[in-house]
Amino acid sequence: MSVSFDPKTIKKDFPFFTNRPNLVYLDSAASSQKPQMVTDAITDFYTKDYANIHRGIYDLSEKATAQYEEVRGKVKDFIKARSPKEIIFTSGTTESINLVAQSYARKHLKNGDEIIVTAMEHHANLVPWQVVAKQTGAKLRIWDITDDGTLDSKELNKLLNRQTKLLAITHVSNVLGVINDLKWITQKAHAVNAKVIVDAAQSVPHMGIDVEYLDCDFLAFSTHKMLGPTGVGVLYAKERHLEEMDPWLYGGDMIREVTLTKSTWNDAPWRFEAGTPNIAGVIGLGAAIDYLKNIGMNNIRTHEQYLIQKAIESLGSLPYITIYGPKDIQKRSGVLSFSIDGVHPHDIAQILDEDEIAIRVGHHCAMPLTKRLGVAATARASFYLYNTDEDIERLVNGLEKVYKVFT
Ligand code: C6P
Repeated sequence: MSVSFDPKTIKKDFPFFTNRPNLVYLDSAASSQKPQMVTDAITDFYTKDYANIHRGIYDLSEKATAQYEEVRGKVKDFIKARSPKEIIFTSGTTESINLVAQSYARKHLKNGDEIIVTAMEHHANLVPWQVVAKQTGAKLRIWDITDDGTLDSKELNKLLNRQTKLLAITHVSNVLGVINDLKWITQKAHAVNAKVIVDAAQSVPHMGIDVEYLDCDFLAFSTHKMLGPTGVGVLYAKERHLEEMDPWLYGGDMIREVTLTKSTWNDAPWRFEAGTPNIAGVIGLGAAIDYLKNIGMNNIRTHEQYLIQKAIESLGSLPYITIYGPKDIQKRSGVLSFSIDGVHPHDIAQILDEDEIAIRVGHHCAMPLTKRLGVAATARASFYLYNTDEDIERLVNGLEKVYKVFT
């Protein structure tokens, strides 16, 4: 851990931890806690500046519109997009991916085309492609994982061909923590003219992202996993793709002109944001980005690498624990799935909960991956900037207790 990065000081920015001083929160991959700065930004908006956006010509509404649109610019800078017009606000990663599936893929794919998805996808980046494949007659092709839980580049070479129109891939697996080599993957996909959609739900909160460098066509993430509120997500899309996409939801704010029999659409990105959006949530996202930028994404990544190394070493020293995914911390984020010989994962969570240690167990909304690992469920600890050495020590002590109780 670097001297300048002190998670104990960071924790003080989170009222949640002041209210629950004994809690070890190891479920940030499901959703993160929120710093005071974020909740203040939301409360301030509701109590001082609240009005609807894009509609009123009174001062308050214009200010609310300016605040909302300012966050679009912050997101653009945060992921290094070319233009704020490439940023669409949605309700979360799930909606962002469904938007691409229905507005882009459904329009562009036809019978005989192919969509590649990996075996490590969250359902949010699998089910929409199953549905689009059915709707268009396209074929779903699966890029399987190796036994160490990584993707083998040779397998992709075998799958890609002139029929491949789309490759849907997670940047970081929410079960294995594996970080996929997106730069190489987009180059390969683009060589056959396939588009790449990235599920970045588990990467944007934890590492610096540069969409121009990665050259992905679409990238989706959720605010609630990156210190922001629930109910807000982002879809990044290259501007030229947005120009070709029809809206998915219809109604207020996304139109240019409406007669009783027909309508024309607003420009992108607004034509993809029908109805009153989650204005306060977007403003909360702006504060979350300010907070993360102030800490520094590289510092967060370094701290999580430190924690995952410590966790792999500590849990790995217990002979009854199986850790899933590669041990090389360069290849993984701060997500650690594991099991204990002879103990059901739900029992692990329950015993840990008695000691105020919160982890997630189950299939983590990635049922095909869990099955591929040969288990019905795993236990998962996930780390973020506020986790400390003591959190890992409490986890290890808790797991030793679990094993004693059940054997
Ligand atoms: N994973 C987890 O505990 P939403 O629900 O739309 O904000 O995010 C969905 C999603 C998509 N992709 C990945 C890789 C994810 O990890 C998630 C959410 C949570 O792992 C809840 S299942």
